[in-house]
Amino acid sequence: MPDLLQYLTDCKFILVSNREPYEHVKGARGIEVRQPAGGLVSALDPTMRRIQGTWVAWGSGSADKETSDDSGRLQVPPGEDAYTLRRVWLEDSEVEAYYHGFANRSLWPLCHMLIHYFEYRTEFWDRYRAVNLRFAHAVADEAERCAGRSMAWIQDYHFALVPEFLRAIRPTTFIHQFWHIPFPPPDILRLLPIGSHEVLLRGLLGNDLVEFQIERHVLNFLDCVAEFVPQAEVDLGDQTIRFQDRVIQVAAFPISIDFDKYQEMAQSTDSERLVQTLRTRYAHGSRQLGVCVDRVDYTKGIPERLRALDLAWTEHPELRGRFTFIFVCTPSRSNLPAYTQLEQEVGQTVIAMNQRFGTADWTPIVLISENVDADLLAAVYRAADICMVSSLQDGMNLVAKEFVAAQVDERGVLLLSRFTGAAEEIEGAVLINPFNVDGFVSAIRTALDMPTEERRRRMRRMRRRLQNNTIFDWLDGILARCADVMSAQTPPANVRVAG
Ligand code: ADQ
Repeated sequence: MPDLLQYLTDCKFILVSNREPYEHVKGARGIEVRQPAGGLVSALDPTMRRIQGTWVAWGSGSADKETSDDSGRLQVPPGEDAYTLRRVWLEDSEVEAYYHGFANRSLWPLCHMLIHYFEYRTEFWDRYRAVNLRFAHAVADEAERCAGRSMAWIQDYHFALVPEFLRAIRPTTFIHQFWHIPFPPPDILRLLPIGSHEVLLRGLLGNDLVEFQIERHVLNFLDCVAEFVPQAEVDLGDQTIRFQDRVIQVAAFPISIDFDKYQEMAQSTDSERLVQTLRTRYAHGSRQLGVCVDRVDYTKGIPERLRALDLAWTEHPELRGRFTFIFVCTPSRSNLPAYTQLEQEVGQTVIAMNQRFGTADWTPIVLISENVDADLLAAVYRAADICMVSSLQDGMNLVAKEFVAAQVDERGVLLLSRFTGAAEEIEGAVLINPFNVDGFVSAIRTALDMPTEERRRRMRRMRRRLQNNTIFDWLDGILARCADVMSAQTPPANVRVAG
């Protein structure tokens, strides 16, 4: 892990995210603490321990109030007391309208350009603004508790308005934000009711630095600001925006994974045993094993993938029995109708396809509809000959990177949607357009027939790239850029620039 403290001398670091890193829940044996699964928490938690910052997040656990003080604060990890978690309380109706509503039913489909899923209610927007203001006050309160300058790092699309609110309350705080999902072009953003797209963009312009996954999202954001914020001057060359006597920087920082950790998990003794079992069961003789791992989400292209497999087995009967696919598809956002419908569709389609194509000794698709621990996932990735990522749009897609890190035997081929951030960053995958079913089928054939030497060559190339671009490099890159921007600002910030 790089020494991130070098960028933060005397500067209090405040991280803001919707999900909290530790959640207290009432269990059968009293209060239990849970750490939500997910790459971001597992990468940022060690960083926060080291930096001893403050993490501001929604207190979502049933026992969260009992385990925090009157301001919602507590020391975490439990027993280690390395940093402060500041919980923000939300009513159920606020969670419904701000989180399930505006964030997940309005912004999520809009940013992924899947506009037939886009829904808007005035109530969603009103609550989103109110909750963003409450978070801004919580962050300002944390910033006020320290003598020196503070830096707030806001995560994602749940908080587009926090930067502007926070700047109004506490102008000396350095504010930056990472937007994990795509950013749409103006023609899509304008589907928000008149006025609210400008308010959303002005919210983001409260940042000193706005970070996206890839260059294309940066350009879309700059285009939207140029079109909808009349007072803003956009410089496409420098990727800066002059607004209200400030300069806002916009840049791409592709997120990544803890490569070494994935590789180690894939090489453990337990993992080797599981790889053996999986290959004996599903990849004996010339039969190959495929894998895909996603949350069940309409952005991930799961029906499109099933359609391609269906077509492959229908039009090319010689492909039946040549490979088995493990689908690890965990239900998510199950309280939204679009997601429950998709879960049912996926389950029913898999059953129908297995009945149609399966034989006594061959199950075409093995569906696993639950959360799988990362070390087990690493073994499944390692065992596979093919990994399919077929997102219709995806900010980055970490599954593609996890597969590459776990491929220590270099036998696997990555079939990767060209609409993922990952496809624009790594070379060596077989690119697919999930909307083009015939092209998808021929990519599956290409992967199945790819000679061992070419598989190795492609996989090595991707592994080299990711080994040198881990989540820690991502963090280091962002904080180094912040230190640069801060030191160029007047009055000079009390931050020492590395080197
Ligand atoms: P997601 O849309 O959640 O993330 P992704 O980047 O693929 O998509 O990350 C999913 C994570 O969840 C991976 O670490 C994966 O291993 C894990 N996961 C998925 N299904 C699982 C299962 N069944 N069991 C256990 N783990 C599972 C958003 C954006 C992405 C962006 C990330 C990070 O939509 O584009 O890459 O944030 O910025």
